Amino acid sequence: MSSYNFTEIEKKWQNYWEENKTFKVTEDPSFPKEKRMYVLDMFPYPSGAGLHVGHPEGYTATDMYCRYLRMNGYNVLHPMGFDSFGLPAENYAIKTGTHPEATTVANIDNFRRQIKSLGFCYDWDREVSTHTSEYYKWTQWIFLQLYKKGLAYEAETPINWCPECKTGLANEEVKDGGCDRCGTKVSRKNLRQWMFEITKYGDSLLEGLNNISWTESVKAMQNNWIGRSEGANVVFKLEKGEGEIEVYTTRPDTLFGATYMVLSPEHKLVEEITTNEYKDAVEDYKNQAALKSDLERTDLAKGKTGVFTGAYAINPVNGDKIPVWISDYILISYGTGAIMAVPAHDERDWEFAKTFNLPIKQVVSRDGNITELTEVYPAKDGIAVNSGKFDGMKTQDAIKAIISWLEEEKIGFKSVNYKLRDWVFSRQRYWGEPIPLIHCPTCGTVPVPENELPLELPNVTSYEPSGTGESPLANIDEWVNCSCPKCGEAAKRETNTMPQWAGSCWYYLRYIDPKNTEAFCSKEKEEYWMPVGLYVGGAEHAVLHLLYARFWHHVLHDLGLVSTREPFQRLINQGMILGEGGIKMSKSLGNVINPDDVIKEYGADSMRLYEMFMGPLEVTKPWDTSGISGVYRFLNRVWNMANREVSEEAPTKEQLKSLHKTIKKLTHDTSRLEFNTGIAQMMIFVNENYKDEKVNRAIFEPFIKLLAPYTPHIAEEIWQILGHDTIIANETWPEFDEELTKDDEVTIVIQVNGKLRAKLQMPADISKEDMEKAAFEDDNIKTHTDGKTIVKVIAVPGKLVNIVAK
Ligand code: ANZ
Ligand code: ZN
Repeated sequence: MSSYNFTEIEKKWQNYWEENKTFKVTEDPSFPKEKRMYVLDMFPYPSGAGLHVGHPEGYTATDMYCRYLRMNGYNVLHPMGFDSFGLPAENYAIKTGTHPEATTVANIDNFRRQIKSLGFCYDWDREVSTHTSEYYKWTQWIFLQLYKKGLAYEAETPINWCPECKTGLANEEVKDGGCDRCGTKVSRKNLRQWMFEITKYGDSLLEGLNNISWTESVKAMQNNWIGRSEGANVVFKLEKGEGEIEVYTTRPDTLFGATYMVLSPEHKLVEEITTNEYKDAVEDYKNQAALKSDLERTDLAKGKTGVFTGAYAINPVNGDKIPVWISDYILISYGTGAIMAVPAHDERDWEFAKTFNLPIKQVVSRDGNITELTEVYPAKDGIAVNSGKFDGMKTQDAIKAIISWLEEEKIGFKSVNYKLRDWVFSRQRYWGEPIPLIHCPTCGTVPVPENELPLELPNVTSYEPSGTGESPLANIDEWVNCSCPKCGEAAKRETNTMPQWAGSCWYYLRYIDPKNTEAFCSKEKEEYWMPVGLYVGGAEHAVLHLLYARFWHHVLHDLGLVSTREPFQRLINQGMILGEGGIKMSKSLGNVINPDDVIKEYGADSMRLYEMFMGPLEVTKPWDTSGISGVYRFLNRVWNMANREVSEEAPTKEQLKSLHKTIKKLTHDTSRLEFNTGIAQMMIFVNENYKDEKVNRAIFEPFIKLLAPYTPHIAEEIWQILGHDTIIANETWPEFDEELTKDDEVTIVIQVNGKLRAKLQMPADISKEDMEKAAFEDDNIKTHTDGKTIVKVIAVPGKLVNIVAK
């Protein structure tokens, strides 16, 4: 008997699938809408390190699911590609002088080889890479659609700045307050940026969450990230001069309790209102605040700091003169960047007031009585006190009444705020999509004409940022200088590039129609496939990528360019794979498992099977080398069975039952992506049938079909050994007979007064009445119950009958 030569078998079938384009998919109209399914993986960033065992986890799950769907008569779109613009390639270029494109292409080749070595059923004709000009032409085109819709604007905003690398960093490029590249402490710097007004879509993005099947935790994260709150803007006049301070509050009912005000150190009024006496202290404080991240600034656990400006404002409800302070717990980017402080009812204000000895005035109480406050009282369901004509009102009514009053007096209005900020969409980087805009001294900002796209990224030899906060593109005069598309006069190109997120905002649409030169995707094909029926990827993208992509999609929908509001109907996050012993895999710990090594030692089929056998897809689980040899042994047993003499005889009842139970379980589990329990059932099947000298065709062939989505290479090979010249990937999923999945006889235990008195064979689905009847007919039971009073009979179907007799 030949041994299980997985290396040869896997190579053979991977070549076969590739040469025969087995998994090529078209928009075949004979499949009705409900038999079309788009299954998407989060495409990888092709790093120099190659594939990690975490990548194949999600990819294996979707592959098994797709193969299962194909066998069930679905037309399945299952593509793969590469998210290939980004910082690491650029950093590597700076260090070594290698062009980022060269590194990127080499990394993509390595990733593609590794992914292919796992035998996934992707339609490789649809592969895309976001750094190619054929692809980013359309990223630029979509950018222009958002720009023309008025959603992109230029603004000076403070961004993370690394003084060592002389460049701006995205929030996600800052780790523990330091630059991801060199570790230098990051500060804030005002830089001209292109921003997307994602906040305009805050409500739309919130509402959309109600109509999609995503894990609740991811929905909650998006919800919190968007952070919608309702309240009011209120205007306070300054005591001196004409100026006024506008604040945002979610508790307008506490207006009578505002005993001081606080401005963010970056607030534009600070300079104007600070009196000479406090100038130096304020300036020092502003410099300190610039060094802190928003996270540090709003950390509740940290003590409150701040300085007085010397200025006073007037509380509009009672005319009280209240001091104006600055403090870093007020963020410039939220609300109006200024607050009315109500220390009695806001925890942060309470702490601040205690630190600086500022007055605390209670304006809400539990029952309408005023008592000495010993701690902050933040409840939103109290009763207004010390609040003039609003006294006695319940909090929620008081909020409404005060907003009406503010609106009547024209000193405030109802308002909604979002934690969500507008999206800083530009980077001072080389390795990204050029932003297709031109700055003309006469016409202002002018888009590059659409028929001139792609606006190609020029070749440079130095990737080092210029140090002025501009991208390396700013150094290439012949690229920067151009003529204005509107008036023809000399103009300059925008030199910022797009962030890493741009390409991944719409790649799922490009897969639908990857070669289209007329449009980012044809309307008919888009309607054929969208929305994505299942999207699988890491939980680390719960907010950023998934929010940005939803935003672009909502805009495309409003522009009539896509047919569905939401892009991803169902989302599953695979759990993290930890290193052996349960610690995180990391280079420094030397415990990173390389898929290449595993495939070499055990084969791709064992690797696939093991990754799904480790546990439920969504939980975190540690790698365990003995586990992989376990599934490898299982595949060897299957291989041995396949190489036995084939019996063409009709299967026994027992064999049929073993098969039909297995089909039932695998149908249930595979369709629900519960692969680990499905695999366990296949192991049971092999145990039940391994002892047979011959292999029975009638039960073994359907079993191999069940195995096919899980371990496709060995399944194809066995299918051939069994004499077929078709391929198993195109076979139909077996059906089960419900009758054959039931155990027909079960052993029922009969007890009298808790003591075992008989064991009887009965039909598995026997009713309680029939169980009891059969029990009383048994001779031994009769001897123990004769002449006694039957107090109670308890029958547990399939298990036991307990008789209580006196
Ligand atoms: C007075 C007040 C009284 C407040 C009270 C709260 C409780 P959420 O709910 O998270 O939206 N705030 C407003 N702008 C701020 C900024 N730029 N930086 C830091 N804090 C700011 O938070 C809204 C509340 O946070 C606002 O309502 C304001 O404090 C504060 F019993 O105003 B409140
Ligand atoms: Zn012009």
